Amino acid sequence: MKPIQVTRSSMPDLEEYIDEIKELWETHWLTNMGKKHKELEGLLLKYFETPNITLFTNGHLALECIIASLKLEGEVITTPFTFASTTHAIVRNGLNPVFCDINPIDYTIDVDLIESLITEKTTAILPVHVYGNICNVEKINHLAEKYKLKVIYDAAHAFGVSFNDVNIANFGDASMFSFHATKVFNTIEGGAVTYKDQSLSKILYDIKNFGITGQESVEYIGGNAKMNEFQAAMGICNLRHIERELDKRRIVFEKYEKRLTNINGIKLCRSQLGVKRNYAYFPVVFEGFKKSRDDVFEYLKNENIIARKYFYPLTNSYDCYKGRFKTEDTPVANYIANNVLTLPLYADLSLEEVDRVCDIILEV
Ligand code: T4K
Repeated sequence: MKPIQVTRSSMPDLEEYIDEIKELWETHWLTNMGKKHKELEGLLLKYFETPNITLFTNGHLALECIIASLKLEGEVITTPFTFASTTHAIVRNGLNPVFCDINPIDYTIDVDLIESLITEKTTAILPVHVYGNICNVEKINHLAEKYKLKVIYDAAHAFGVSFNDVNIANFGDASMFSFHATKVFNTIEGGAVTYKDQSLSKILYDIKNFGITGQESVEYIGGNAKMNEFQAAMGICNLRHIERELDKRRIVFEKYEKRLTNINGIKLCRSQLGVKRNYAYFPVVFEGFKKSRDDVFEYLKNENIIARKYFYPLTNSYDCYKGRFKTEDTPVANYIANNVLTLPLYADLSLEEVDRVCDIILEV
């Protein structure tokens, strides 16, 4: 049987991409904020219906750069139920992550616990719209105003999501999106930051280009995080088809829901009130199921179906942070990480393949 991976990159027709990159052979301008970069920036600004956007070579560096540009100090409240990137971006900026637990409904930050973690050293909250489920943006906004904290959302999974008809790019001080090959919208590798304060635009631009501010001046200790023209061209093509892609994902997602809802021991994420979803991931929590998550993972693997344990282990238990944090502080995150499996989901996954995955799970 053909292997089924957890996801598969969406790609435009080859001819469409070739057409898009053709002019690069005439201009020889391949990177450093070229024409395609500018065009994609404009298109995404419209798509997100947001005032400001800066593109990056990947989501992780986008996150590192927005944290750096806000000149934060001290402690940042975040969650450990996420990809390595979120925690690493905080630590690599010389800041201390303070881990808040997640809620057991949508696996985003438990907003009722945030206040108890705020100290005089806290300067920001960095929550994650995990799986494209959105955080309680209203409560977070209220806390941020009360304690004068910055809010940066890790929206790596949330492209195409909106809340009460407002694109998710417009909450908090800033949001980081990943355009990695595995994401709903991809630029091969890539990412962006959307933000409220227009004055951040210059520093973000400079910081992603070594801190160079003029031919003979370097004002910041920046790095290299520029999106190149081939990435931007891929984004221009993929953005043309995004509504169709989201629709195809929805059909796959709904098929999974139909097969796996109301099954003893299987817990699914419910849709959130007022939220337009992007069907980025299909997480299943095995809770009192006849087999454990790890068993189901192995059964699927034996049938050449590669589901993933996103996000196990928790970032606060990584070897590189040994002795620094305690997973006991985040028991719900610990529990979900030990019991969750994200099933294969992508636009071109056939409904027969979804049936195959579900049959195996239900018959284990
Ligand atoms: N914050 C959060 C919450 C994130 O989840 C991520 C990234 C970031 C920040 C950072 O954003 P980026 O810097 O990545 O833009 C993958 C992705 O590499 C990573 O982007 C993503 N999150 C994470 C959740 O998943 P892996 O190590 O699981 O990927 P990999 O190589 O095992 O690929 C998974 C499957 O995807 C493959 O089995 C097949 C398919 N695939 C993969 C690649 C690379 C394709 O179809 N095409 C491809 O080119 O991390």
